[in-house]
Amino acid sequence: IDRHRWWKEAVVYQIYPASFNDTNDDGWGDVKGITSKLDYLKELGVDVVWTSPIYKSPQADMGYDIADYKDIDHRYGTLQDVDNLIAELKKRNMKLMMDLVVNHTSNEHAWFQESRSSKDNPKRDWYIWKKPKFDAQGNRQPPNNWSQILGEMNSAWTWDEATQEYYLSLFTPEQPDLNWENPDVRAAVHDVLRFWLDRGASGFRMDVINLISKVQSFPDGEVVAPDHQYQPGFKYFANGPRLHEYLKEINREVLSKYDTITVGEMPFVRDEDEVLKVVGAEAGELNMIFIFEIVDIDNVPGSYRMALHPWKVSDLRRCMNRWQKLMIERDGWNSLFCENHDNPRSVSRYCDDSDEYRELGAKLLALMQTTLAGTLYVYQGEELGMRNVPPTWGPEEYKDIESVNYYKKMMSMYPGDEEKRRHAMEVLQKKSRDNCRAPMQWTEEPNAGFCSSDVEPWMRVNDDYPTVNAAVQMAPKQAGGNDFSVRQFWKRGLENRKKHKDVFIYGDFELLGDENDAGDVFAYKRWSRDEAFVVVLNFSGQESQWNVPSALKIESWAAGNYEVGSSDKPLTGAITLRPWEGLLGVCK
Ligand code: TEU
Ligand code: CA
Repeated sequence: IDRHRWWKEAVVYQIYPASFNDTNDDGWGDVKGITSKLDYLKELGVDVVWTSPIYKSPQADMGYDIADYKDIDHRYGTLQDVDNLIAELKKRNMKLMMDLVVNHTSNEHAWFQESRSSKDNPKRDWYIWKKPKFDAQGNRQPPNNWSQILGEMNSAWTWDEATQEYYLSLFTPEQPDLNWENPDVRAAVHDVLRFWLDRGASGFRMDVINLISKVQSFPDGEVVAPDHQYQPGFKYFANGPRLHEYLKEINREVLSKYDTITVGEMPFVRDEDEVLKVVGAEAGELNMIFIFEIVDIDNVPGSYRMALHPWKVSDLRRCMNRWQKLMIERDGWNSLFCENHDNPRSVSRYCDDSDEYRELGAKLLALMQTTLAGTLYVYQGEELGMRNVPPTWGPEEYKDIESVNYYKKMMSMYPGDEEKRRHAMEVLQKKSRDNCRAPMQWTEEPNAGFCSSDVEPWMRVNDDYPTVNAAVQMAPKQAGGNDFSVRQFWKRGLENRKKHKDVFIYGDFELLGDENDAGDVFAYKRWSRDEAFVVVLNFSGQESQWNVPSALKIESWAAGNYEVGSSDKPLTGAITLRPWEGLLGVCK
């Protein structure tokens, strides 16, 4: 059997359009801004551009609240601009992946406007409406205890005064959940997919696609946060009873008729058999999904995300080992990523973003990602080793609805409590989604070249842009640049990945050492019929010892994230790894 597929080999680059590149001086990135950077992306080695939502939207959740699936938000441009983007991508042999957000719409979508207008409107049943419950005191209560995902301390149900019912809004009240039980809703979604595929888009990243089928009795979620009124109910809405039926239907009705790339976002679910039902070679559902294990590594298991939780290198080894095997041993497929628009920056999270270690850490992560199996997703700025926003920023710099909700709630729960305020600021700086949403750093000009110097960007630019930017990382050495910058390292890593794709994309994987041991080194072997490589990564700011397993025959150390000194490491016995050092070796 031939397991080769173009979408397995593709490098996908995620663009957060508001923060990528502004071309009309309003401080907000736009579609023309994406088009004008295609050569930059091509040069890096990108094949597919995924843009977070650019559709018409009131932007309550930065476009993940769509008011019209067939129009572009005026802030981003026009349909004509998108047609032009697709044409320019085609010229460069690149493709466009759209973000499909169909678990919910905006409350300003015409469908919802109709649905909420009266109980007997034909679209009433397009959303999930329920009667209130009443407690012993006769007070009105939502139909169950589910908490809102982006306002974790609030109810997932929103009261509608006009029709005296609640509607389900898992993310925010501005994002009512569609009722997928209704076949008209599903047909309308299929129509949206066809609209974009016929226009020249090549596929979709499907937002929270595993939440579309809910357990229809809507039971209460287990109490995991006893000091709060509302609880995460994902057991009853993640991978619900009809999910696979709906995905197979999308495939049959639409996707099977085009040559597409599809990736489903699948939070809350880790069960391998459940995952394989979606991404197994014969599943007939989606090409791959985003598994959250790696980005949940510092979350309190099963609980609220806006909290701090220590993680260990063994967690990373276990998680990588598990999903690598799923692809290779069980013929599934998966995505590979460390960053997206919902997470802090990877160098700040998994390594050390101090001036001393930032570049090494970012290269360590690049070495890891370019040598593991899975379709690789690079998030804008990750290729520069961009870091989290600084701890000196006040709460007013955070723009994301989740950050804003969190901070407000903490301040109202603990008024005047300086300790809690400091804790809330630390959580924001370490975990906020805003960390990845600060404008892209192109140059050392004011506003980092994201927008012109005389306009105010929609979100503050990270203060480190004079030293962390694309221009300085791409300039030749003679012009004050650095041949060994994070950007150059990523580019070479991507080239190497493609050159040896039978190893790095399709090859076998073996974890070296015990996934549960206490060490800080993550080491693995990758091989095909013809070639073999070893990758050794020191996830620590200390020196670490690593013993070459006796069965491993290393021929040479071919590359590393330190500019000098990797090629003279010993080939057998004990190796000393410097802080955050990563090595790529060729095996016999
Ligand atoms: O995110 C879904 C999701 O469950 C998480 O990534 C979520 O954002 C995170 O746990 C909150 O801390 C998707 C989008 O990627 C996100 O930007 C949207 O806000 C969300 O869906 C709603 O559409
Ligand atoms: Ca603009």
